Amino acid sequence: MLETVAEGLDHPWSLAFLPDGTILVTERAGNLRTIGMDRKLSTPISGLPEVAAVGQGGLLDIALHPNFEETRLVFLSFAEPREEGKNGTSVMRGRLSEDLRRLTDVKVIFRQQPAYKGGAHFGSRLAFDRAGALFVTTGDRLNLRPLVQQTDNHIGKIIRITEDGGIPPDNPRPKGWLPEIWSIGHRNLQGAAIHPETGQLWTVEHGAKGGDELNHPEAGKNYGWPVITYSREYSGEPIGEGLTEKDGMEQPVHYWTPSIGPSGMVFYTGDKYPQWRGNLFVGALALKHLARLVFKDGKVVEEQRLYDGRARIRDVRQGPDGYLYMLTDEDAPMGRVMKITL
Ligand SMILES: [Ca+2]
Repeated sequence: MLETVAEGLDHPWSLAFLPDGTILVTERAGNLRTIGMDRKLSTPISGLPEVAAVGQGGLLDIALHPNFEETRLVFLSFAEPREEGKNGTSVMRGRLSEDLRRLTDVKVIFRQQPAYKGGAHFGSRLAFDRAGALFVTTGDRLNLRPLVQQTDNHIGKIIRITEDGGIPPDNPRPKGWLPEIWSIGHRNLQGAAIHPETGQLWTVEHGAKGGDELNHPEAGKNYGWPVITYSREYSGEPIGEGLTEKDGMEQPVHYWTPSIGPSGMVFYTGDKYPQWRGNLFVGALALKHLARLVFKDGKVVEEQRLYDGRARIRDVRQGPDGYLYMLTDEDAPMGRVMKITL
């Protein structure tokens, strides 16, 4: 069963739970709101910077500082307006006031370079690892493919930074790589989660026509785009030389053809649906369902489509109550927060 927790949202993109169960939710157009225990949707929280609400861009992911209760720091990714009408994925942090109405001490801690004039493939998800470093996923801006295999930029990369935007001392740093780069060769990463047992980063990324991928990107490795891929151009033509494997480039753990359009993801660790514990849930935008993936020895051995055809699912998260919550990606007033009650 699905229960509507809140509705009236405009393309909600991400949610985070405060320790008391209050939900923070982003809307792509640039608003951050709360949903209280009374399930009322708040007016927008003040203090956020202007976002480039163009195409797929706008206010995107949200993550709480690992020690939020003391720091009250909230991290947000967004498409940031840049010089000459360009934009790019950036990450800001700010301090959430006790009354949940304002962000203060707002500071941008990461700016994807180069900026580009466009409205596509901004990524982006945020995930803190167990060392307290922050992963930021990006995209290839659709038209900057040639930069993805180059290591002097942030196009089609996973970035790992400190909470202040600095470089963690244990970043991989292969020769010629910007020190904030964790892995290269990605197309458009819109899902990321830390594995609850191994602590590893797992991600999903969109292919073009087919070839959406699940990976667990490791430090200093190359995930292949656009040299190797199970995807094809939207026209049906092969991408590049049409290769699917090459030395020095990693294979995905799992891929989807046709494309499901994978977005937010979570590994379920709660006690509300014991049969699902350890499974990975991925929101599907294009094929409108919630994918449930079962693993054995690190491989996907079973996949189920839940709520098939119901809505574009932008994000899925586990609440402090042990239930799963998901966001439907629709125009206002149809965007919702839904709780899976079974
Ligand atoms: Ca790949």
